[in-house]
Order: sequence, then C-alpha cells, then structure tokens
Amino acid sequence: MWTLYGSNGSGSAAVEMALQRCGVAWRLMHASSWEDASARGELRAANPLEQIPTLVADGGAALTESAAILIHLGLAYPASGLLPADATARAQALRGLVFIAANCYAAIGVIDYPERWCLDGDAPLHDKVRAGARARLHRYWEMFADLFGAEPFLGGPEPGALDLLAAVVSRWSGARAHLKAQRPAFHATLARIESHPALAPVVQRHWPG
Ligand SMILES: N[C@@H](CCC(=O)N[C@@H](CS)C(=O)NCC(=O)O)C(=O)O
Repeated sequence: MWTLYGSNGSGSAAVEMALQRCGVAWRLMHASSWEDASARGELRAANPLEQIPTLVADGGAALTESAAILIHLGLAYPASGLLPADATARAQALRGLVFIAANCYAAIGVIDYPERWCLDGDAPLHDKVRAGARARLHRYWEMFADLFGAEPFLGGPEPGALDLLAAVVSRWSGARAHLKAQRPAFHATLARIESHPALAPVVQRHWPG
C-alpha cells in the first residue's frame, strides 16, 4: 500500500495516473505547502522540501521528485507500460522525464516562488524574475516538443510516464496557450493524452471543466 501526498491541480495528478496504470493499492493523503488545512506536517516529515507529489511506501520510505517516482514505478511494474520495453526508446523516455523535471518543473518553481531566489528586500525584483522564468519555460516547452513530440503518444501506441508528466506539468504558467500557438501538433498530442479513457477521469478531477 502506497500513500500519495497530493492536492488537486498539482503534480500529484501524474503519479495518481501512474499508480492506476500499475494496478497497485494506494491511498491519497491531501497535503500541500500552501494548504494549512491539510496533512502538511506529515508531508514535511516525509519530504523536507514540503513538495508534492511525495509517495510513501508501507515501510515508511519516501519517494520524492516526480521523474524518480515515475521511473521507479515503471521499473517496478513493467506490465504497466509506463516505460518502453525497448532500451533505445526507454533511454529517450528517461531523458524526457529528466528534461521536464530539471528544466520545466524547476522554472515553474521560480515563477511560483520568486522570493526564494532573491535576497530579502528584493521584492521589486520578483516580477522580473517571474517574467524571465516564464519566457524561459515557454522556450523549454518548444524544445521539448521538437525533441520528444510523437504521435499518437510520446511513449508509443499507449501513454507512458513521459506522457503523464508532460500533460500535467504543461498545464501551468501559460504553457498550453503558448504551445497551441507555437507547436499546435504537440498541443494536440497533450489533448489526446488527457482524453485517453484511462487518464481522463483523473484529469477531470484535478482540473474540472
Ligand atoms: N522537483 C519536484 C517539484 C515538485 C513541486 O514543485 N511541486 C509543487 C506542486 S505541483 C509544490 O509542492 N510546491 C510547493 C512548494 O514548493 O512549496 C518534482 O519534480 O516533483
């Protein structure tokens, strides 16, 4: 039994989708650093960054970092199809997962919390940091589309871990609107991922309408 710390509209959506694909028992613990009325203290005990998704195994070992969680689940449950069986395709899927985590997700952290990256008293800088990170994020997504864009899904004939993380992380900071204009085919792939029957219910719950 896994415990997933998460909240609606957050990165825990990708791990929820993955756990469902693995067919394992798991429960959701509502928690985030921005919701006091949540299991925030428990989350902090498991992950000092107080970030979600955080996935805790029955024995208490915590897994953090979306890409690591998805890779672990893909390796531990190969029948889930989260990672390609073919070694060359798998290498590219791993590259794509780390690309999203290291570049896109990191830029979103700067956009959401510019004060973490400025010295105390630098409040006037926050908007500039946010705007610069947002422009950089949009450029990262263009690169991602050019490097990893594939049809019908990024992971092959069925959505894999790369599809889940790309669909969720591209929902933030204006990336979808940017991609719709700049990379329409990739934008259509993201919509296709989200309407896959195995994933659509989770997407609907996290982002109703
Ligand atoms: N490096 C982490 C980033 C996770 C992350 O930033 N999660 C957001 C929610 S989508 C969060 O919990 N932010 C709250 C905070 O940083 O205080 C990952 O790849 O999973």
